[in-house]
Amino acid sequence: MEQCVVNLAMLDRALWPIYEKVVAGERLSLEDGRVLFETPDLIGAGQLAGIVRAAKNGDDAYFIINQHINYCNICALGCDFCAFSAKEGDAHAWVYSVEEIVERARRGVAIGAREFHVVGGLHPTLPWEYYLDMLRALKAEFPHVHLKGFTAVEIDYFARKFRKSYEEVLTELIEAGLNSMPGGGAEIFADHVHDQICKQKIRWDKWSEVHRTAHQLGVKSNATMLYGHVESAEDRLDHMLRLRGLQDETGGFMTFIPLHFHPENTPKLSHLRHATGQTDLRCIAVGRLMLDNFDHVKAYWTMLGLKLAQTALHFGADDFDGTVTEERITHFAGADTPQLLPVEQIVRLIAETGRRPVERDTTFDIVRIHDSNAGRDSVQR
Ligand code: V47
Ligand code: SF4
Repeated sequence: MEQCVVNLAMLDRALWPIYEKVVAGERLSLEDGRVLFETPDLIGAGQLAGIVRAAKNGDDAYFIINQHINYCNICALGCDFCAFSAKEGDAHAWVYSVEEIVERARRGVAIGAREFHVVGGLHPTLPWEYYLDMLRALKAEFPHVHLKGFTAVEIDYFARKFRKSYEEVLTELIEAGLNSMPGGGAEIFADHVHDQICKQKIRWDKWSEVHRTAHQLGVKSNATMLYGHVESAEDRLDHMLRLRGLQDETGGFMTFIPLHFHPENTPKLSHLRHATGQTDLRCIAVGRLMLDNFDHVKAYWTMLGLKLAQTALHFGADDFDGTVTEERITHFAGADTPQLLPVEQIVRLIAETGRRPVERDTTFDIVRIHDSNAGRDSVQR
């Protein structure tokens, strides 16, 4: 296994007590988190994150063959940071019929998809049966494909619109074929940030209640954090600590996913500059260190870009997400990453970092271990 040796003489002295805690497997405090965000020694913070990553996942770096299905972009909200949503009647608005959804799914399965990531806007008039029929149709034709669907924001919307409890909504979706939930809609939980970027959206109380309910029903989920807009390091730490507390309670989260904000084409935040690579890698590293009860940290290449996502594997990330066919949310906001990353390219990016490329399913069961030497020839290019 890869050795995570830290040369203490090279490490910022402020990180020494954190190093001691990490090696002893002790939980880090809010104050430790502040030190990690403030230290100029980003490499040192990344090395500490690497210790945790290696203890949890060894040399393995995971990915999945997956397909995104954004069933509609019409949304009753209109978050200030969202370039994806449209209003009914807009030229770029769409709602896929169940048949169209299945047709898209077929294309994904043809290239090996074993997960559909199904999310959409909060549509004002679609009936409840549409969502159930969509899942039933996908499950009927592709029983072996895992259905990861609907953010907490959508679940809350369904509950209010169709006058059901979270438990009723989730139970019916599970019966129709839902297997797990993605981590979206979390943004930044601190109210003062939330109100600046998505005032109409559910807050932490409801977001956490939806995930708690899902976990109680045996549905695993992920948790995201959208960074690089108006939040501070303190807000990010507050976000992480809330997630850590909920995970202590339920144990139902699989992966923490820091999401790099893309400002282009957004309604009110297009004047902001992108977070820098420093911030990207620091969010990954601090997330890995603070969220000691999450097994996985994802480098979501669609938002990070391929080069930073690859580098993030040296800063605590152990998951590369997947092939991600037909992602719309980030691409409407200006992302220039590909729509589809072929397996060979993911394998090469992972192998080049010295890690073992492991193809997984949604719940991290191993599907196939790929060639760890796949990166060698690229070194010569
Ligand atoms: O909730 C919206 C974010 C999220 C922008 O669980 C934006 O496996 C950047 O949650 N720039 C949806 N981000 C995506 C998401 C996700 C992605 C991949 C894997 C998983 C998982 C979950 O995208 C939204 C919001 O936080 N978002 N607009 C934007 N302009
Ligand atoms: Fe709607 Fe989600 Fe976009 Fe907000 S982020 S406007 S809830 S699609």
